[in-house]
Amino acid sequence: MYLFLILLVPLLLVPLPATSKPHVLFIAIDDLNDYISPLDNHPGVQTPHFERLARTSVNFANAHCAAPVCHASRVAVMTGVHPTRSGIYRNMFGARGPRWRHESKLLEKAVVLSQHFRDHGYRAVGGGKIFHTLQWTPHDSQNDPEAWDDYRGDPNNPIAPDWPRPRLVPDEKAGLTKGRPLGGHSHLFGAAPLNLPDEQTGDHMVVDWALEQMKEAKKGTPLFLAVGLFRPHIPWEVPQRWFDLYPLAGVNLPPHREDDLNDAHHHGRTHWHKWVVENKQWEKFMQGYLASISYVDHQLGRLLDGLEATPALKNNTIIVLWSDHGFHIGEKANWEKFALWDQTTRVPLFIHAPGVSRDGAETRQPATLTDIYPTLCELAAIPVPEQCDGLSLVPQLKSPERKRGRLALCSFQFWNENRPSHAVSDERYRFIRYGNGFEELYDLKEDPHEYENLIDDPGLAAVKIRLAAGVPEDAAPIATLPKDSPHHRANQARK
Ligand SMILES: [Ca+2]
Ligand SMILES: [Ca+2]
Repeated sequence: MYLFLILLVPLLLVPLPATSKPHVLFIAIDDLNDYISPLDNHPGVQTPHFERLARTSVNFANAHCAAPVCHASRVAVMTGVHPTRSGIYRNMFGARGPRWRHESKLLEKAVVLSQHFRDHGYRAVGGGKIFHTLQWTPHDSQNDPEAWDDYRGDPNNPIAPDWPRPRLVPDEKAGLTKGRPLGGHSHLFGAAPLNLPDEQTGDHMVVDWALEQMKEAKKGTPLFLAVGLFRPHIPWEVPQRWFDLYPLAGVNLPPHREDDLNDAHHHGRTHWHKWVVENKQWEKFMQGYLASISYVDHQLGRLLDGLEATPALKNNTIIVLWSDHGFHIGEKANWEKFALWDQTTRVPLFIHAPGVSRDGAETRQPATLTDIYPTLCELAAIPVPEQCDGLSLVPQLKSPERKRGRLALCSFQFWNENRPSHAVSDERYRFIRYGNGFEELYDLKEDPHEYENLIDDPGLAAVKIRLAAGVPEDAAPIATLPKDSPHHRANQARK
């Protein structure tokens, strides 16, 4: 026995064998819609690296954000709590740090995804836009610096310093009318090439940082690497070579119908579209959006290359890529997001899990981005926190067509309504109930652009009842910042 213990002591001093936990590469993209080639494949779009990712992952082709705005969508992904419980349905500005913990009582002590992985032995690092922030709102960020081992740059100002602006021609000099949305002078709602190499642009620098993190990954410590890419968010400003891929004369507008809103809810943003059409900017903005998509596709390729070139990560890394919501380029006379149609809520979602995912497969089983949190927990064999509303997608990673038994749910509160609105999806149909009581029903198999509102079609009465059951009856009212929040006091002090 004594001899046995002597033999055992040196063994106990040897570090534990290298972990079998998979690493995680977590890629968030801002405002990327379904134009990419593995989804709708908009005519002429060039996204070879999304195709490459689709070949090596499961493509959740019917995935929806939890809310069609940056802040609410991102908080839902990072906490796993759906807006219908947190009450966070909209963007809120002027924060420095995780103000959402004060906005929603339920989130006060919620464990952020990266923190949860840290709690289970991971080194969790982040860079770029994971929580809400904007290029033009320096030091306005809802990131939680405490949730990371390390964050690139200033975690409370993660992207603004990295984006140069081009020289802009004032609208009046360019012969454009007054009233460009988001203020006329800054051209934040606009497209223009940058006269710079990629190396001097924000997302490129974030990817440079991520590649360094990959190289430094240590044996025995699993890595949770979160990379937040800001394009194709406005302003559509990327180096000239990305614009060159899409000569203006060959740019295709998205499918659309002039009378589309006659049977639909009014989104309250048609003045954006009116300005675009009046000033003949539609093709130009589509060019800028497509150029920005190809720029971010290139950055995705650099991340995938980096992973393949790092032996410690190559065959042992889960990849999840998502966008915070969809995007309109004039469909339904809408621009950006802030609506509940498929064009606004459908997002790219790709998941690769080594030895688990049926790579190259695509599924229309409905998914909500709150499903990411429990999915990653199951893949890493760590518990799912009680706060989580989502349901693991691991069964669909193994058998992509396996029925989920759960509908996708996306919620939002429109500005002129005092109750939240909800959109529910199954594999084929979508039902929307707005805060003012208006309802829409679409058959995406027959009508993928949601032109025909079928809510009064007697043949679909049962479908309506089935999907309407997915609208929560007790959805949380919209959250506001309490007066006693230190963030509120800071805002008052700034006024
Ligand atoms: Ca966004
Ligand atoms: Ca319509």
